[in-house]
Amino acid sequence: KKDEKAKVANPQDASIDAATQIMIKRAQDLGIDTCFDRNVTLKPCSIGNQGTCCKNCSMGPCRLPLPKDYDEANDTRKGICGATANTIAARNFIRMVAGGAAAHSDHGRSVAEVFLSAARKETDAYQIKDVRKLLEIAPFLGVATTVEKDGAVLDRDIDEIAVEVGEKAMEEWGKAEGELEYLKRAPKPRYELWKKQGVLPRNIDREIVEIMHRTHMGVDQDYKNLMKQGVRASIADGWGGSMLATDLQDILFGTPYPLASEANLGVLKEDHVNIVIHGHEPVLSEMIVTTAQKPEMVAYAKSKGAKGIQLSGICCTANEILQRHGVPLCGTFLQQELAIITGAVDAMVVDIQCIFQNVANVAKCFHTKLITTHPIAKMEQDNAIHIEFDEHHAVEDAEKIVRMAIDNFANRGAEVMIPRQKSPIIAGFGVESVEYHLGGTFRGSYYTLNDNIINGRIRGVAGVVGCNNARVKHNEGHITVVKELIKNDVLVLTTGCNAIACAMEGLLTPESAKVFCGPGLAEVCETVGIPPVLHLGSCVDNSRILLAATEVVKAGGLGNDISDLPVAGSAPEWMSEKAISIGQYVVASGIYTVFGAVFPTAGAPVFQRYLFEEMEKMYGGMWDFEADPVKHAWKMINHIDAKRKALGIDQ
Ligand code: SF4
Ligand code: MSK
Repeated sequence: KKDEKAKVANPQDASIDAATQIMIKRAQDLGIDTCFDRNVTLKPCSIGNQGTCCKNCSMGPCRLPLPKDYDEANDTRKGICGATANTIAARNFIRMVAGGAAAHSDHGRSVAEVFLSAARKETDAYQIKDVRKLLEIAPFLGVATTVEKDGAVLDRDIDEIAVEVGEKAMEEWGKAEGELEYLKRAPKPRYELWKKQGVLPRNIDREIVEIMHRTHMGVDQDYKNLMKQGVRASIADGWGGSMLATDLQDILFGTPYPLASEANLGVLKEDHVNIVIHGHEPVLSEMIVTTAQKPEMVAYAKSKGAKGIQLSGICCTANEILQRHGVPLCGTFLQQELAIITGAVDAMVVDIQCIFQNVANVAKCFHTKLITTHPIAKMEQDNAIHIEFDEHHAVEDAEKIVRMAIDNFANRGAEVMIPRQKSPIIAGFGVESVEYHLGGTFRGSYYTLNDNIINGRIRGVAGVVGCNNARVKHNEGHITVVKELIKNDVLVLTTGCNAIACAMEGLLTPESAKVFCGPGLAEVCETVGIPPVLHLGSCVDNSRILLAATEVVKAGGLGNDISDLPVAGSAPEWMSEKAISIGQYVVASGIYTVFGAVFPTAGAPVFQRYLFEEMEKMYGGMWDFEADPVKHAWKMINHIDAKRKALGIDQ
């Protein structure tokens, strides 16, 4: 319960989404505080958000705010040890990269462990589902798919390949020598550029650990050298941990193909047992999807007075089970408390990342069971029930959770109030389906992506991704940026909470092309029947965007490297360290990337200029910041136009 004297948010100022506004008001009426209200009472530290507060040793925190009369030539700011604002901001920035890369990559490691268990047949719960993808990635990990016998080339046993792929994948986190195997999936000039810049990651864990070492008090004190390591660790995320997570999940659970579903809080059903799955790792949620569909479970729910079981998701676990099973999206990151406040959620099952600790407090106000499932992510509140998920007892664990939710259906006390808002969506795109839907290849026909970029029907491609941030109006940045892009014929690839925001807004349907797109993009979308905004999955699936860009380069006609393409990246409402790691590997891959909300280096203009200008000279991609979403989109469009001009396709 909230402090009754505390100020509250105006729901209309807090979100552009009607369902969210309704539920913020309901929370306030019930006296339950949410992130929207806490945002009003808790103001951010103005030095911390400039990136120039250092607390890396106990002589600090040393706080170096940007003076009002800042004069770059005479900037004498320094910490007790002498660290400059540039050093402090760079250390803080790459620590964010380390946090983000660690989160994505540890997620990838967990999947790799389950993959290896499945390949070794140590568990019955998981099997290799997508053999085609297994055979596709095996060579990238140095695993042979054929064997020579008596002069003949024979196919290798699939189980044998799977075990070797699992073992090779696991080595990527900690091998003693060499470099990440997947780096050579990038276009050759990109790989050579990374080599020249000395940023080829050696293994995933080492690059993250080295950031923690270099940023320890008194080690690396050159912002350029610090950033070199930040770049290297981010590449280990995008082209390492995240890419392995995506591939191994696709092999285990199936590569996504387009399917229909719905999005927003209105997907909850009053007469069903509602189980909301929240977090990032699909290893458990896959099991819950299978379990909740079992006839005996549905019958059990009916025996308790419900009409059935309604699964839905929040954050990237939602995107994972949406793209493979069509499970509806309940909401974005900022709607997690609101889902419980409907009074209709019988269980919220959480795993890792982006989970508000306050969901346990909100759950206490209702009958909702809040179930934590991951050994590294528990909660101190006494109502949080910990059911530790283990792939060796996956079916039993999932059944226990689903039964607990069903048993809880009868305990609904408060009045249920589910907003009616929900939107139809088509999700589940990937490199394979983009290629399939746009002519079966990337180049050579009226339908293909490269040809449509060259002939100008598609002006360019934007990856718009990332979180919500309670400091800015919920979904306003996401939706304004995306609508401005598609209105100007830029095809949007989306993941994470931007994908959920676009889903809620009705932008993930082929029909939306006619309403929101410029004529060229509308023509392409209507001809091939795709939405103008393609949902490519979860945060780790930003690796799909890297691979799609690589395929476009390889198909030809648009330059030799990713940095030649008329493409741009964006995270209009980012908040997590993962977003910084993603942004950095996208920049290092050669893509101009604009962030909204705030930028965490504003207190160190020299260092910020290094990110915003110098990086382009080194990597062909750079950072930028723009809080105004229309200007934000136009920075991207102008960049796309400049690239078109450089390619000679600007007619
Ligand atoms: Fe201050 Fe230097 Fe210690 Fe940071 S490392 S807290 S700048 S003395
Ligand atoms: S869930 S990292 S709030 S996108 Fe991946 Fe959303 Fe950002 Fe979490």
